[in-house]
Amino acid sequence: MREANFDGIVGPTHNYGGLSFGNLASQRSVRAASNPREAAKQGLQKMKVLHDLGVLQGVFPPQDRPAVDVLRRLGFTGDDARVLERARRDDPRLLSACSSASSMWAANAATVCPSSDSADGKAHFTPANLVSHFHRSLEPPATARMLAAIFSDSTHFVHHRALPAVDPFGDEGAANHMRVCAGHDQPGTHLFVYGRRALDATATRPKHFPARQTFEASAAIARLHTLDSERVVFARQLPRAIDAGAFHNDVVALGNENLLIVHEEALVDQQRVLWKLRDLMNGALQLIEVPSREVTLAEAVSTYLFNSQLVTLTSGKMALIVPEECRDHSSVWAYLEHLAAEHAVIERLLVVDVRQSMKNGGGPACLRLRVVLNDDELARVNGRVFLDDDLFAELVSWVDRHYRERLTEDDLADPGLLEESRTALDELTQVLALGSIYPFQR
Ligand code: SUG
Repeated sequence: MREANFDGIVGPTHNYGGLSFGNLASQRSVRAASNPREAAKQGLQKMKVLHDLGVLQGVFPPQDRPAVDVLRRLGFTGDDARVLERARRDDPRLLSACSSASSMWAANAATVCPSSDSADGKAHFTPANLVSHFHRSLEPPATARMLAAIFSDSTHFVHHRALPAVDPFGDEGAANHMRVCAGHDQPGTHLFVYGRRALDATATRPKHFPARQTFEASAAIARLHTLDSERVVFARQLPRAIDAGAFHNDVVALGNENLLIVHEEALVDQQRVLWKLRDLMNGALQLIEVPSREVTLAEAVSTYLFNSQLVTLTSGKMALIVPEECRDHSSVWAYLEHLAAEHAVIERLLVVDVRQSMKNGGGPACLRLRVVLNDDELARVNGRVFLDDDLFAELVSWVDRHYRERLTEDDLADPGLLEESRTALDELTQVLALGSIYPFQR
């Protein structure tokens, strides 16, 4: 079995809407001018780094934005240009939400469990409903169609419907799910991290920011994916971590195979949870608990150290791919260098520039969805979705031809932007050979 990382390609409408309450970077960047071309190229460059390391790197196309169909559903009428203009005039925030390129953060696209861990021997996918934020709640229908098109073979892949799109089942996908295992081809233990119990009126919540993932949602996914309940662990995010800006667990914890790196202030009853994982892993778990005196929660959130990608190399050792913001911070960088020096399993420490995404609170790990596949399943993946040098070059040239270098809130109603985006996406579906299996519904 191998792990593939599928990254969401940044869409042509990438902008800073300040749409995610509780995501400090998103709120801080509100109304800043974005550079969609640079954003998309930074994402592609990161994928190329992974590909060059020998990691199987896939791509997901962006979604169709601005979502004119949603604006129509919300009462704006006329042709597309009129709909956009009326939305801009009456409710620019709504237009911004309907224009977000947020599907780039593929870690929130779905929860995926490999066939080796399910009772029916199939790989399971559940698109996240992302109900906690309106702009993200627009993603699931297209995400579901895309996943079903790329992983269509029903003898190997099972697709569940997104959970009911209501607050008690708030689900944010793989950003709150970790699979711990001795190796990708070994049985996994699944750690589901949730922010709150929605159906327990007495349960406490974070004081300031929303707890996006509910226990009820995590438990439903574990059931749907037919995981062995003995190998499932539920843990609650520390409310203090959410209030410090850790809106997803992947802002304070990361892992790969048997290595788990977790901030000291990530989970409620953290020691009990870690003991349980250790126990289930029969001593094979390598745990690095990062103390707050080394890296504070605030530093974890501002540098996204824990949103690094930890991947297995062909040597069997691992690489840690961290965002530039970590190198900019002297003590965090010193800590990372120390970590790599102390732990022989971390063979390489690489830095990537995804600043355009980071300004919206999306680091290297947010941009990718992990899918562990065996050879048979891999052979059944549809489309030209795996990156190689040719596809990389074609995608860079495609971005250069279609993407703007500057976008502000005022540009979102420009019918020219809608036209350019649609042309770009139509061409992309041809490049990725997805045209017939994943047509746009406009
Ligand atoms: O859902 N930002 C995304 C970032 C997602 C990060 N994902 C993971 N941690 N896995 C979010 O908050 C900001 C959009 C804006 O403000 O324009 C945004 O949606």
